Amino acid sequence: MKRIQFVMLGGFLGAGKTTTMSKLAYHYKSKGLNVALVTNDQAVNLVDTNSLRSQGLTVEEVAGACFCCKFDELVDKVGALEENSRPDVIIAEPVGSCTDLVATVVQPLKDLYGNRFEVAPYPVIFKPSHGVKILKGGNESGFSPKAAYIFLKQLEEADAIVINRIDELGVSELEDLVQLVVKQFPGVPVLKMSAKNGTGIDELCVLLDQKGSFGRKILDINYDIYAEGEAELGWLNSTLQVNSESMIDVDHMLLDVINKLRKDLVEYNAEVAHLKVIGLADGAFGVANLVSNGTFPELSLPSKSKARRFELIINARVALDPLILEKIVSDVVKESSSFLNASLVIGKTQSFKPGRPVPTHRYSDKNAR
Ligand SMILES: Nc1nc2c(ncn2[C@@H]2O[C@H](COP(=O)(O)OP(=O)(O)OP(=O)(O)O)[C@@H](O)[C@H]2O)c(=O)[nH]1
Ligand SMILES: [Mg+2]
Repeated sequence: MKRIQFVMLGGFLGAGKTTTMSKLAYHYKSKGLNVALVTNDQAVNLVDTNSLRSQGLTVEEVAGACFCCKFDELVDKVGALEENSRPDVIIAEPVGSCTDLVATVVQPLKDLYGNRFEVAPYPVIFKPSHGVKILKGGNESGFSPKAAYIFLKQLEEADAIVINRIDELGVSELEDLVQLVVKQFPGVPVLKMSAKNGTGIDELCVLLDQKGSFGRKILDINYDIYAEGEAELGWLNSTLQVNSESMIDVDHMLLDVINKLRKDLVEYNAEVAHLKVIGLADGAFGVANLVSNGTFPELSLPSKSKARRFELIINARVALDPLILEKIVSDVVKESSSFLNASLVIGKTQSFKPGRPVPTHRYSDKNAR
């Protein structure tokens, strides 16, 4: 039986993994291949899952902890996809604050399920807004050295580093960034991509099709620093229902919520890793994002729709105490809906600091496949 190609896309929060996943999925589909996706988060109610499903893609999710800690569930979800949609390619997106994925996911997949999956080389997507500052050192990134440690460890285990958002970089800016990456990660292939407009997706596919000694960079990592770095992030997933007598411009509300959150979080000096909100109206959906305090909110997927009733899902990952984050989010959505003369029904909200990662498996250098 032909093995399924298993692709995992690494990268920090807001680096562009979901955008790349969608572009890759359509690229493979255009070649006649059947594609299925797996998303992952520390909590339930994922913007990413809803966004990808709304784009017509087949998605399973592993929620509640990262792939490494829920390895068996990852295999179960992949098994369900295998049975129900017979994919040629499965693309998986791990949690963006997670690292050590080669030792805890790639290696066990190769070793225990190598008869079912052809595990592709492991690319890690580079996020310029935080990455440049972290690579240059100093305290400019807005994150603590422990969170920066996670960012750097993610790059260290990459088979290739994929610089994303090149649509926003000038020629010399990009060249300087490539030099910065090459200097710190010598010998690692560097790809340039704009997941947004599709530049570099063909080159990424060429990398993913390569066979050989990939997925073998097992990190020397301190789990105390990793866990403390992750726990500095406040995590919030919240679902709300918006109701109004008059029609509300869904995109307007999405951007209003993100803009107000940005303003409050900047005042708190709390660095945003990724804020995302999806609006789900009857037959339409829109997504707005913010990936750092130093950049601007954007409507990444406009709904171009108006509705009297719609669902909002907010996912926030911010360097801030989760209780304060929850209060800020709650105040902002109330303010935004009252300004639009809408009422709100607040559904499930989870806010917390991610717990210490306890991987199901961890392969060492000695038994690397
Ligand atoms: N300009 C530009 N924006 C991009 C590009 N790729 C992604 N983005 C935007 O960056 C934001 C984050 O992208 P995602 O794909 O959601 O990032 P992610 O890595 O999946 O984020 P998490 O799931 O939170 O870790 C969205 O607003 C995207 O539209 C790109 O190549 N260029
Ligand atoms: Mg994502």
